Amino acid sequence: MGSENVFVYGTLKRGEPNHHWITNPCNGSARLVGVAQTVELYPLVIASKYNIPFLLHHPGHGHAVSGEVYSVDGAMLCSLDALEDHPRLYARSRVAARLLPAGETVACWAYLLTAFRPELLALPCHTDYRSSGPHGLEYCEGRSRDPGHELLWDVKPRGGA
Ligand code: PCA
Repeated sequence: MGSENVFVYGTLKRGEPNHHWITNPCNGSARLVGVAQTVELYPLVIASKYNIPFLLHHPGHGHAVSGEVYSVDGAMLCSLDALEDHPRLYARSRVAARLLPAGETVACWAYLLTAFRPELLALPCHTDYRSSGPHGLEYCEGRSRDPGHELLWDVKPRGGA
């Protein structure tokens, strides 16, 4: 399998709590292509008990979202799928990203929430995620989470899907 472009907008970005995942050679290889912005508007919300960033599959709403495009190998793509709990939580989806400044548009994978509670659409939309941003909703890492709390209950529609 060749290389694939992945657009990251949340905790995988440089300086964010899961960035080490994409730089760890044990997970595969990744090369930063550049900073980018989604071509379409998307709601980027911070949700759940654990303040997790989610790009909602609801194009045309929210903002053009800032992120980073990485070229990754198959091993890294599998590692990212595992981290993001694809397809149970996030769904690895296609998005178009424009490399900045004013560069080409590239087709990428990105981890989106495709089935979600409608209440999530009422949350504030962000453009450039930082865990320690002015929103005050710092990301809670996996190892600090409550094993008795099912994250999917916070964000997925009631009654499955
Ligand atoms: N990690 C992925 C999806 C959301 C998250 O926190 C990312 O950074 O793109």
